Amino acid sequence: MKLRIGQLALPFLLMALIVALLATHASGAGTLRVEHAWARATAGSAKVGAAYLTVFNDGTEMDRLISASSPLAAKAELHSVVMESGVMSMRPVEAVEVHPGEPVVLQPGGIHIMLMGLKRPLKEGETIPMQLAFERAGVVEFEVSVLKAGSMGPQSHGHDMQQKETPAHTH
Ligand SMILES: [Cu+2]
Repeated sequence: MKLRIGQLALPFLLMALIVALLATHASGAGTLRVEHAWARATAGSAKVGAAYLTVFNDGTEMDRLISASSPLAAKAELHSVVMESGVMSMRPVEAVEVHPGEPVVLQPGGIHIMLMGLKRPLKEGETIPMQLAFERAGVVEFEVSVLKAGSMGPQSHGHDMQQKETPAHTH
């Protein structure tokens, strides 16, 4: 009799473990992390801005960044920059894979978040709220530091950085 109970207990424990793992995946809290989020200040009339950041996957499985949003913009799109016959242009990106231990850097000249339909200008020195949505981890909220117009990021410290050609609407 005891033996039988032992035999029954194993599948039950396995099932409990699977349920626990699924529950962990569903919430996914804390596995995706956003750091160094920044945006460029925009001129008064500009309706478009760009935000840059680094995404870390602290989990064990690949996740996909599928969308972005901010209460300050009517719409936010994931964009990549592509060269086509010598001309730089931007393309909407459906999703960005974020693998464990391989931070994804969104930066000028590469993948970025395009803020469209700005409700007001982004002012240097302020921080604005933003959200990213991931397939597994769900929504991650964070603050974006607004740096001066044309900045190349928090690390540039005002040094003369090599001026990259960027499409006109990224400023
Ligand atoms: Cu863009």
